[in-house]
Formats: sequence, C-alpha cells, structure tokens
Amino acid sequence: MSQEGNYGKWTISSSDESEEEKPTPDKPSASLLPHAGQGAAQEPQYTCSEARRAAHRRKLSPVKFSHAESISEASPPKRQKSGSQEDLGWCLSSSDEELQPDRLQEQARRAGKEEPGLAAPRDGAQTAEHSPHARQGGEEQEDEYETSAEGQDMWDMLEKGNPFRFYLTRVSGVKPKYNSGALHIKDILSPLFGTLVSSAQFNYCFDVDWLIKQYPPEFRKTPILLVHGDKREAKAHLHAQAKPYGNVSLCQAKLDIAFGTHHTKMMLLLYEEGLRVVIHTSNLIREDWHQKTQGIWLSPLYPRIADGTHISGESATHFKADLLSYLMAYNSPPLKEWTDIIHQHDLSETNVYLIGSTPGRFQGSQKDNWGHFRLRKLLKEQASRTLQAESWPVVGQFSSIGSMGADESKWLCSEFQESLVTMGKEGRALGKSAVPLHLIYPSVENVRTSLEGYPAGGSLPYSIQTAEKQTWLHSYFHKWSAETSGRSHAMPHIKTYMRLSPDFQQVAWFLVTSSPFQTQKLPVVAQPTLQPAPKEETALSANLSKAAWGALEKNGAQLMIRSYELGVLFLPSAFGLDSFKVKQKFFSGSQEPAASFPVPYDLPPELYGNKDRPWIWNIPYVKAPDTHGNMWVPS
Ligand code: JTA
Repeated sequence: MSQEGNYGKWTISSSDESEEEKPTPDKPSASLLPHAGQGAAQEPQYTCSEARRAAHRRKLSPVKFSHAESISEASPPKRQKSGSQEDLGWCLSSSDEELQPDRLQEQARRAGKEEPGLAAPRDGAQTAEHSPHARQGGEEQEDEYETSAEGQDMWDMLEKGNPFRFYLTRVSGVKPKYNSGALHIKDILSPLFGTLVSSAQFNYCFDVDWLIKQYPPEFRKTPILLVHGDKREAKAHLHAQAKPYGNVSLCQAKLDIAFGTHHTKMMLLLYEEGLRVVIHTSNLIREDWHQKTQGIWLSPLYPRIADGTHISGESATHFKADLLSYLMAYNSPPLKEWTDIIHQHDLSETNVYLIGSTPGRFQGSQKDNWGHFRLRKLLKEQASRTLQAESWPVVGQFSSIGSMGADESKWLCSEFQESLVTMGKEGRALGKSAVPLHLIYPSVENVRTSLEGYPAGGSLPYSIQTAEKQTWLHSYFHKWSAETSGRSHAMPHIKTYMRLSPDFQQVAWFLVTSSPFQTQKLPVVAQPTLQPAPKEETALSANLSKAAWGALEKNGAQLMIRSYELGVLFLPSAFGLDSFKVKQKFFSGSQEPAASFPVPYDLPPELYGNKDRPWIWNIPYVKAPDTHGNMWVPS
C-alpha cells in the first residue's frame, strides 16, 4: 500500500500490525528493500532508510552542479517566491556566496594543504571530481585487511592515561594525527584486543558481507550473533544476507509496541582471555565507519571468574546487573547464552553507568530503569558536590530530530529540561527554563562542505515536514564544529548530551547514546493505556517522537517505551571527582590532567549564522556544489 500525503510517498506492508516506526520517508519499508532485477545495481545491499537510499543513489548517479542550471532556476534577482520553502528560508541565499565547482574544489584542495585536520583524502574522494566514473570512497583499499595502529601503540592508547575509554571512529581523509586516538571497526575486532571465540553484534542496519570482512580472517568463522529489530521483508532480506555464512545466526528483538525500533549498537566480544563490551553509535555498514564522527565506549577486558569463586563481579556503577537486566528484557534464548557468559565474568572495573531503553510499559520502581527516567534517577542520586547551579548549560548534540510540538513550552523547555537539569537532591527547586540550552545539529553548509558532501545528509534524517512545524526550534541550533578532534568535516552520527559549567571548562556529566533527540513528552492528561494503532500521519508522528526515551501514561503512573536504545553515562563521582575538566586537545596524550574529558566537538558551540539552515534531507540543494561537485536532488 502506497500513500502520498504531507510526509511524501511512503509504503506500508499489508498487515495491519504497524511495524514501521517512521511514517516519514526516512524509514525502511517493504518497497525500499533491495530487489533483484531492475534497478538493483542502484540499491545498497542492506535494507535501509529512504534518506540513506537517496544518498546511495546520488553517489552512484551524481547530479553534477551546473552553473547554467543555477542561473536559469535560481538567479536571485528575478527569483520568484516559490511557496513555503522559500518563505521559510530553506534555500541557500544570494548567488554571490554561491561557490562554483572549481572554486570549491580549489578550496577543498587548499583545505587539504593548509587547514589543520584535513589531509588529502587517501581514498580518492577528490579525484572523483576529475573523473565522473571514478568510484567514490575507495572500497578497494579498505578491502585489504588493515588496522590503524601497531600493537604497542594500540595498547598505549587503550590503557595509558585514558580513564574514560571513549573513542571516535577513524575518519578517512584527515591527517593521521587526527586518527591517532581513533578506532576503526577492524581495530576493535583485531587480535590485539583478544583472541575472539564468539561475538554478538547489536545494531539497526547491517551489511553482512561488509561486516564479515571487518573480522580478521582467522576469526571469520567464529559464531556471530546479529541482534536486530527487522520484521517481515526486511527480516527476510537480512536472513538472506546471512545465509552464506554458516557461523552467522540472527536474533530478532521483539518490538511489540507499534513504531518501535532497535537502535542499540553494541558488541559483546568473548575472547579466550575474557570478555569485552563495546557500546557505540555506528551502523554495521561501510559508510558509518568511513567519514563520520561516531562515538565508541570500550569496556576493559573483563577477566573470567574462576570456577568456584564467589565474587559478584559487580562495579560501583552497578553496570553488570544493569547490562544483565537490559539483555534479559529481550527474553530471547540466544541472549540467555550471553547473560550466562556475562555472569561468569568480573565487570567490577567498569566506571560508567548504563542507560538503556527497552520496549514496554513500566510502573512503580520499574519506571526508573529505562529511558530519560533512568538518567533523571542517576543524576538525582549523585549528590552533586560541585557548585552546579541553573547557570550551568545543557548541550544536546544529535543527528536526527523528532517532532517537538508547536513551541518550546510543549516539551523542550519543560520535560526535556526537567530530566537533563536534575542535579542532585537540592537542584529540584530551581527554575527549569533558566538553564541555557545549546543544541548542535549540522547546517546545510556543514553538510555541503563535509568530506562526504551532500550524501552525508542521508544519515541526518530531519524531514521538511517535521522542520516546517517547529521553526522556533532552530533558534537553539549551533553548527557542527570539531577542529579540536579534526572532525569538522566528518558529519556527526554520534549523539551526546552533557551539562557543563558556564565557562565550558568543566563537565558535570556526559552521555553518549544511540538515542535520537526526540520528544519524551510527559502528557498533562492521562492517555488510555490501550491506544488503537494510529492511522493518520499526524498521530504517527506524535507517537514516534516518544519512542526512544519513553512517555508517561496513566497520569504519570506508567512509562511507555517503544524502542531499544543504549548509551553510557560518565559521572565524575565514579572517577572520584566533582567534575571533569574539558580536555583542550582531543588527541593529545598525557599532557593534560588524566581526568580531562575528551569532548569531541568545539566549545562553546557556535550559533547558526543568519543564513544558516538546519540540514533537511528531503529538499533539493542545487545552488552550490558539495565537495564532490555535486548537487542534492533527493527525489
Ligand atoms: C537515516 C538512520 C540508526 C539510524 C536509525 C535512521 C533513519 C534514517 C539514518 C540511522 N534510523 N531513519 O539507528 O543509526 O529514518 O530511520 O542511522
């Protein structure tokens, strides 16, 4: 069934059970599955969102920037007001700022030479401009088995003066120094980390052929469990992808509440030497590990508890029990095997808190287990010994945005702040809206000038239909800027939330998570527990926005969560501190105090300029070329 409406064209499958978490054109659906036959060469191997597919299509069939086109269609002096997009200012502004492809190329080339953090892409991204048939992205080189660091360097990086174990993914095309502390998936799976016996990969989007190639040859036949949320056609396709690999098995996470998604991105790595847990933000597809800013938390190597020894293996942060509870919530036999394995290991060295969401309706003390109530509880418990006051800002940094309502009072400056502004027992009385709020989301210009160019926008699924209803939100938006980590041109897919001092020098807490920035509306009026599956699109949209973090039902007595999410929270108290200092040089070694937190972007955040617009994936950008000389024509 195909519908056309406010949200554009989208397709749902025949069953009346709604599996689709996104009514917007951003979401995977039956019609978006790769099929053999016509057009198959245009489709990625994996099932994915329409936004990603647009990016994939445009990479294979670029729409070259043409000056002629920009003159005939968009010559500013005679340009006609052409409806709502123009009125809202979605178009790029006047032509004197429009860059010609050669000028942009020149800029990119100079950037490669002069701008700190940008080296000539090793994968031929720039040469693609000179030869329209050149492949972008250089998969050829990446097919070779190659990791980022030598053994001793890797060990130093992982174990020396780095109490946080927080890393970014490697970015192709930046100077080596900006990848010195970065990890590629091949690094994480390398024998340097342990002799792999078995692994589980929790994720949203999988390219199985690619994933297998990321394992070292000697581990490629070890059992690999893929934990996913796909249903029906998407599930069948994932099974077909996995079929050639006898060692790959699948676990479908139950998603019983409509519009739920399995966003969780985690690796469980069982070694001969012990166990490691990796919680991160990247899908298991090549592009998510190529030129994006993604976050990774690596656990220590957890030793196996010797048989007959009776120790709990629990940490001060209760991580072991929380991870076990999270996994038990799947109620799935293959994950029972993994909970048994976790029981047998000593996780006591863990210094982070787990913040998860699992689908369900939770009452009483269970309400505090998941979603933003879990965050609220942890922040409340940590009696803040710092002088945190309402002048301490909150920063939210994300790569997708849900519906926030008609104005800021509807959620942003009420419920959202209530959770993130919780500071310990004494903090509750403070006025909530006095807390400065900085939201970081890439602008059109950020995406245009990024290493990937406009196709980076395929992973930034903010739709025009959502954006035009909440233009007020954009006044909070700050540019993506990450000179400190050399990642200004690597678009974020990482999601982070933090509270810090007014001078942006001290961090009160830092959360890295798979959870998108979406509403977690706590309704003032009770909602019926059993809602009929909403049929019209507005209802879909409203429900969607609460999926990840949870929404209250039954007059606040019950928390309802649709999706699986996972993140880790860094609290200074778990490090014996009142606050973290912000690390000034992201990749520098041990010059700075060991407790300096490597915030992966520039502080203070820089507000959008007058002409900046948030990236919106499903409208065209044809007035200025991207770093590959292309335009963005999503349809
Ligand atoms: C584009 C997405 C994820 C995730 C989930 C995405 C959508 C579009 C990228 C993505 N959803 N979408 O979990 O990482 O519309 O569903 O990267």
